[in-house]
Amino acid sequence: MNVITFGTFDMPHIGHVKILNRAKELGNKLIVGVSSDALNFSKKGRNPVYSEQERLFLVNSFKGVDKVFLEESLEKKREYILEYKADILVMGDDWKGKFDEFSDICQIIYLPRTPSISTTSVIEVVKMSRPSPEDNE
Ligand code: C2G
Repeated sequence: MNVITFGTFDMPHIGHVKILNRAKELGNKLIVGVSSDALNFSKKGRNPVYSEQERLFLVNSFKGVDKVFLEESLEKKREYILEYKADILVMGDDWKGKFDEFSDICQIIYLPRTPSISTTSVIEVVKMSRPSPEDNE
C-alpha cells in the first residue's frame, strides 16, 4: 500500500514526526509532498523559515519516509495521487473534509493533530525569548 501526505514541514517538530510515523504504519511506502516556498507564501502570507530544498532534505531524512517531492500547487493533488499511485491520502484533522473529493481514487484518512505544538507557536516562543545577561559575558 502506498501512502501519500502533504505539508510544509517548516522547522520540523514532534507533531510532524508523529503524523509521518502514523502515516507510515498505514502502508508500506510513504510518499511526502513538501509544499514549495511559493505555495507556502500563497497559503500563509510568509516565507517558510527553511527553504524548500532544506525542507525536502529534512523530511527525506525521517525514518519511514521513502520518497519526497515538491508540492507546487494545492490544485494538483489529484495528479500527484495518481502519479505516485497512492492508495491512501493521510492529512492532519485540521484539514478534515477538505480532501474528500479524492475518495474516488484513494482512501482518505485524517489523523488527529498533536496538541499544543505548531511551527507558528515555536516562532512566537523564539521571538519572545530575550537574551539573559549571562549570554553577553
Ligand atoms: N500536524 C500535526 N500536529 C501538529 C502540527 C501539524 O499532526 N501539531 C500535521 C498537519 O496536520 C499536517 C502535517 O503535520 O498534516 C504538516 O503540517 P504543516 O507543515 O503545517 O502543513 P500544512 O501547512 O498544513 O500543509 O496540501 C496541504 C498542505 O500542503 C498542508
